[in-house]
Amino acid sequence: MGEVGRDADGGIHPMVDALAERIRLCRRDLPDLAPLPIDPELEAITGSLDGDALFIRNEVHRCRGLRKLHLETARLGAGLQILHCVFFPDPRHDLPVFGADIVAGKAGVSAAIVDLSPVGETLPAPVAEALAARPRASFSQERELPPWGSIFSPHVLFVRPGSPEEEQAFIEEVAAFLGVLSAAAAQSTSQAPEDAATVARWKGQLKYCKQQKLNDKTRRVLEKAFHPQWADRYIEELLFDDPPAPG
Ligand code: BLA
Repeated sequence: MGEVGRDADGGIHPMVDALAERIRLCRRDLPDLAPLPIDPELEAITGSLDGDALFIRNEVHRCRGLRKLHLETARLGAGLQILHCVFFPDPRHDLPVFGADIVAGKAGVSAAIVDLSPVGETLPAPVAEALAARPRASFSQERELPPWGSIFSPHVLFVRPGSPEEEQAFIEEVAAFLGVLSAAAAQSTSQAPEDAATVARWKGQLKYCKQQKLNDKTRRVLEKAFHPQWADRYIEELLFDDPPAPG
């Protein structure tokens, strides 16, 4: 099936769907997983742009050690389809931020990124060791990170998948990163809200959100599909809301 055929039904790109399903499966392995309430207005968002169907689906959960697990799938007009996923740690726990994003356009998937990102100088040692112990997957087209991407770890994978095999390989990488996170979350213990380490991790998470908000590409797409004020609220309140101060 050609790239146009893959998207002819106005649905979602198969890689977006397959990755979302895989993330949902991995999410089930997280310790003490529980759904978080979500405003029905944000859970399912629909609209249209130039006669093209728009929709966004959002899911939010929490688990031991992580305050907000957000998974979004979106179709934002003219064949643009997105999977956006960020799992934000509870700053009382020494855990990284999990982030994954794929952007598919008419010509296929242009960007696929996954990382466990530090909220301090470096990743927690068990996470860094588990990631370093894995063989590095190789892809035909590695992409250069933008300057705001200094928040990502040395293990970040940012590629344009060149074939269905590479799309599948990327999905396997995401599952491996989530396996590492799940093991770290299960082992992790909580520190006091006023502990200097907790406060430092909270500041690190604020910085992560601030840097992500420098990605103009996200804002531009949402502003075009909806309204500038709507886009601003969506980014500030759902995608990269500042973590609440600990305690
Ligand atoms: C790039 N993100 C993009 C692009 C678009 C979006 C259109 C350009 C595609 C390309 O460069 O090929 C759009 N992404 C969105 C929208 C949402 C989204 C609208 O998630 C949400 C509704 N972005 C993230 C997260 C990461 C991320 C969590 O939201 C990483 C963990 C990364 N997106 C990311 C990066 C780029 C990108 C690194 C490339 C930016 C560049 O090259 O300048």
